[in-house]
Amino acid sequence: MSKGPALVAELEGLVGECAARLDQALTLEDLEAIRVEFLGRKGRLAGLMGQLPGLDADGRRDAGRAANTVKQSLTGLYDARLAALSRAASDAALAGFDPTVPGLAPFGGSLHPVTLVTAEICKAFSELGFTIVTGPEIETDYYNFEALNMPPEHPARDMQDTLYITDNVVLRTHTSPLQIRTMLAQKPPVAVVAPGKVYRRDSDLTHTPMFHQIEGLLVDAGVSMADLRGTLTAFVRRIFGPRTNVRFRPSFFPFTEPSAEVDISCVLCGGKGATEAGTCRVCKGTGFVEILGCGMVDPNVFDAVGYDTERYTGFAFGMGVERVTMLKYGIGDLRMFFENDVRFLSQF
Ligand code: 2NL
Repeated sequence: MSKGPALVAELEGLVGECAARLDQALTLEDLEAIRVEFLGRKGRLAGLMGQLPGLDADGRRDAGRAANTVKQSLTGLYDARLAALSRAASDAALAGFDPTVPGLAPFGGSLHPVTLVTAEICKAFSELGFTIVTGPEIETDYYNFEALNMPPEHPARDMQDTLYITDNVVLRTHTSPLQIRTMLAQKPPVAVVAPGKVYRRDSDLTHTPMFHQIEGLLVDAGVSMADLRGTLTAFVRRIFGPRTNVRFRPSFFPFTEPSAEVDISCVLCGGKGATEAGTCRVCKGTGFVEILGCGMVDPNVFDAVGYDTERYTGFAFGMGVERVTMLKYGIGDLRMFFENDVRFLSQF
């Protein structure tokens, strides 16, 4: 007696049963379990197909055909349910998400205020005819001190003030070595500005071990203190505005004689010494703020670089860029420049 028709019925029964189970599947895990149960290598379809060899020829043919049809039906049902569940999963993931809302613009970055002000100062001087020179931050004693009229016993050479690498090699304490290198390399006339990082053994509220300096040097026959005053007045009016005034006070530097400190009329109160709030907090009521140091180049410096002191005179000046930046933008705390807080840096 053929068992073919019974096997065909059993095979066809799988389709309805699998369809019902798939309807109840809610997750991709449920779906996978059903696939394994019905269509897996050891699943129910495979199990029934394993009975085919025991049938007679007619039974094998009928049941074999039925098995193929059932396999296609089961696969079709499975694929349809998989598509439906996948769509539901992605709809759920997107629920509450509005794809038409504009994106957030990425922060594009900005230049550090010290970088900006360095560039602005260099531009002002280059428009007056000065050339920009740069060079090493690690210098020998000769370029940093000796050639600048600071002999071995000079107090600024003290270990307390200078960062030494060896007895003879230092982190430059000013950018003056660049002007020494320039003078050794070329004859007058010379007009250069030297921006860069400088290092001093100093760290408190108003000093950092590294800061930025810009120095300037002009050498030619007949250069006078009047040229210095005119040049610096033009410069401060470019940076701080046309109504800015300058005041020279006598001072001392080893490499200039005579030397002066230069004040500008206060950037906050305009020189009045007071604001609506009372005594001006920037100039403390004096009407002026210090901006740079300067002087006529000491003949000893010219001797060191081989310039004829009978023929040539020159002026030089130096300023701290952090200080100029604080005055220009009203920044009250030096530490702001070194904290790298984007809320601060992105304002410039
Ligand atoms: C300051 C003052 C100054 C100089 C720098 C200089 C350079 C050479 C020759 C002579 Cl090669 N002088 N530089 C002169 C006077 C002042 O800097 O307060 N800097 C922050």
